[in-house]
Amino acid sequence: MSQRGAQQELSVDIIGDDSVSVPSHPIGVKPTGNAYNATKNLKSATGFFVALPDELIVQVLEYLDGSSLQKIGCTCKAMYAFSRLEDLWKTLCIESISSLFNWHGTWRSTYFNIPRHSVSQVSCANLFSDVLHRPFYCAHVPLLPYISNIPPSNAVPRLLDISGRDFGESWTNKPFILTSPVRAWPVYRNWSTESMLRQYGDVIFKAESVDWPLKTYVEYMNGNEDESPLYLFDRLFVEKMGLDVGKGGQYWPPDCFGEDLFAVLGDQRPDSRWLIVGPERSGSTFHKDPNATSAWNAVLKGSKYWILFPPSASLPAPPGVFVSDDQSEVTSPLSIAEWLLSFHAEARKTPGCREGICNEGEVLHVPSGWWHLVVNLEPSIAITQNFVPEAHLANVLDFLKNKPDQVSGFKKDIKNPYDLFVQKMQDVHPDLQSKIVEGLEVGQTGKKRKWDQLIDGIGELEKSHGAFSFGFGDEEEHDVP
Ligand SMILES: O=C(O)CCC(=O)C(=O)O
Ligand SMILES: [Fe+2]
Repeated sequence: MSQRGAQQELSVDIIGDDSVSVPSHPIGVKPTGNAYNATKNLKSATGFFVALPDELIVQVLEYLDGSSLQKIGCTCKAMYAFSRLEDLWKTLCIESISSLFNWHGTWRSTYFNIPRHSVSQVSCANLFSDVLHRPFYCAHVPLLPYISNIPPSNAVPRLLDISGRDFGESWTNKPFILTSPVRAWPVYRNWSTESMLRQYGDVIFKAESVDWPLKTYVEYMNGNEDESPLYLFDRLFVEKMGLDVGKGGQYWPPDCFGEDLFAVLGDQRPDSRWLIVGPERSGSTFHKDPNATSAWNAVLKGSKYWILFPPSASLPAPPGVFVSDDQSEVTSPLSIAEWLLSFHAEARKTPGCREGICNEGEVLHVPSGWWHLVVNLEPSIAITQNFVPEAHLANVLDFLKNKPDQVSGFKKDIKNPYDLFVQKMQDVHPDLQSKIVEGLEVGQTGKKRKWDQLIDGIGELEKSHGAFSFGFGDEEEHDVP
């Protein structure tokens, strides 16, 4: 790591005709590797702290309040550099500042409510620390090398449009980009951050752990240098913005995706739609979508780079991502940039890898069970919706039944989402249930095993109720988050 740090400091990334390099650290901190050639090291003046690894020093500083952190930064140049770590101030800001504040370009300036340009900068040129340098490097590393030269075999297919029938027959297990369908949406024609600010500037939206008025988020979005910028991801946007969803309204799902079977749940369905707003470099780290649903993601402004991997027994997770046996715990590098730097090259060569850029007005389909990482290449506005196509009904039932601790997005008072879904499906779509049972009994191997697990209890219920039933009334009740 330290060797690589030294190389990064010295190298210049050449991209196409442009020469793009990561700027120098604002107070001159260099990667750890540079210490090997140095005659002086500021860390030696930190007394007791000199023996501690940099990670541990940061952990100690995490216990301090703002005033103590500022004071310890006055003890020597090295502690000054440590005390400037933006992540420390981000935590303090999020803990202590109400939604009414002015964004001043850095978390530290925002904490003290002072303009960024009036903050003094002391040079710490002889301090060598990956812990301090790396977040800055990751926040500025050019993305272009990672998103260009997509190998043709990895490219997500781009389709002008497809019919519902084509989707059902050929595309439910494949990512694809629809290049035309949202151009008629009023939200596509009318929305920009400026127009949204005029109409919804005071509306509070959720951006990870904060709830801010849109005007505050846009100020932050337009002027931050975070390695992992806060991402506006709001599941109640339709209600908050008073939107009409559906044909004739402000937006509607592209036709090809057909009926969403979770619609049988009415207002008891789990969270299913989100407004997503974020600056360049914001995005989503590797995950699978909730409850084995599929999704579409429509870009209204900006563009997004997607990298996806299919569900696979031989590759339980993409390179650099580690999952527990039941897939309930996912561990991966904390930031998108860190993953790109460390694992993108290997991922690109991994069988099954798919990559694509979804531009303004386009929609990307994420099939049920696929891993995906997404990074915004420009400031972006998107709407995403999760759905259950007929082809993935068995996967969703399997998930609700066999992974109850991982089921998410249902209201707290719904104790058994599986029972509820099965019951509603039986009411609205009895035809579909028998079709699936038949299909699975004919037996595509993997699925048959899955289905066998799923209907394990049905025989007993048939006996006790004397009729076919999908109900599992004697199931344990679960608290769903
Ligand atoms: O636009 C993005 O960041 C991707 C969103 C996503 O993956 C999701 O909503 O599940
Ligand atoms: Fe997702």
